[in-house]
Amino acid sequence: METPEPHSDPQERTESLEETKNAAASSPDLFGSAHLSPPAESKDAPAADSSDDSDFHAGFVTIIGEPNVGKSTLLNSLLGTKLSIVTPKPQTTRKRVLGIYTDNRMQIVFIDTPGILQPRYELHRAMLKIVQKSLKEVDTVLLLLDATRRELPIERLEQQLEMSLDQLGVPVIAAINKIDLLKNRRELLPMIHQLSQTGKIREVVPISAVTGENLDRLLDTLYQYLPQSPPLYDPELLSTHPERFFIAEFIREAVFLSTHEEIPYSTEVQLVEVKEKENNTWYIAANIIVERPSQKAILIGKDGSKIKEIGIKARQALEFHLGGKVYLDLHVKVQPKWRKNPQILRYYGYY
Ligand SMILES: Nc1nc2c(ncn2[C@@H]2O[C@H](COP(=O)(O)OP(=O)(O)OP(=O)(O)O)[C@@H](O)[C@H]2O)c(=O)[nH]1
Ligand SMILES: [Mg+2]
Repeated sequence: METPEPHSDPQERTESLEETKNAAASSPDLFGSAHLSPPAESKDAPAADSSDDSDFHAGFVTIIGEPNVGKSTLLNSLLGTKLSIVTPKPQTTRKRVLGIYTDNRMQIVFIDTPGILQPRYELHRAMLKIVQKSLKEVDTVLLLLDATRRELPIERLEQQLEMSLDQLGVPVIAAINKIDLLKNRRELLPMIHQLSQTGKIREVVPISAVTGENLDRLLDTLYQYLPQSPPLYDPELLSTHPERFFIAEFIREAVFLSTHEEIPYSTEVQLVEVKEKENNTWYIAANIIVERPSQKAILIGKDGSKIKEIGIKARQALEFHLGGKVYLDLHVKVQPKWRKNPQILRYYGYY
């Protein structure tokens, strides 16, 4: 497993929100190109390279945020492998995705969640419940924000979650993502200031999940909020989901990438058969479920061109993930109003 190197001295890179705020007020150049934050005063964080077992920290961190802020990209980037599907479209993630990060001083069990939004139909309500459930019994919550969005979404998120962040009973760390898209890092200052005003956020770490910038500092920060504990899972393990979960997700990703407007949101992937044969070859049959015959026609495309395109994309992703040859058999089926039917949603694993 490829994991980012731990930073050599987390003390130097630890930064509390209050310190950021004060430093920001006194130093207008603080968020210039070189450093996003000043070294903080010494804190009682253990040394990064300690070989003492008692310095090992482990725990659960749930990643929450609005749709499309980069939660799944961050999970993949931290783990150094693609576990959670990513597309430019909002509402890509629909279920919790568990990913295990392990290095020589910590193990973080990350839970990637669906983006928090105002539910419009039963599938949205199920997605929101998945987020709410994922906030229980974790050690830290990582709130992911988008550096390019001007408005702080905290109040709206709290309304949708039907709970205040300070009622969670665990520390909330904010990471401001997509800083690679900013022309000037000083653009972060108002958001950091607003975050400090809420009194609900312990630390703020500006990051880029795509370039990897400052992810080492994010890990240093999370380390300090996790309990001393031996690893919770085998350090070699990346996830606890069965292979079938990832197979269905990679097919759904291909559908999301190849379709537009309401189509991706009206589709679900149902695996019919997954067979691992000799010589590391896989036979995978799946139904792509849509709500209406008109959507089925679009998904199949002229002379089957669309479903072929989806099949090629999905097969490539699956072959990379499974490390073998994949025979993929895709069919499109209509299941009217599946997104609105709790029984069907339960069948598809949303409850
Ligand atoms: N430039 C830039 N783009 C990013 C960054 N992180 C994520 N993205 C892009 O943002 C888009 C959404 O990323 P996702 O990881 O799917 O976002 P998400 O928060 O998981 O979205 P949902 O699952 O829909 O809630 C994709 O096009 C990513 O490539 C980043 O740090 N910089
Ligand atoms: Mg996602």
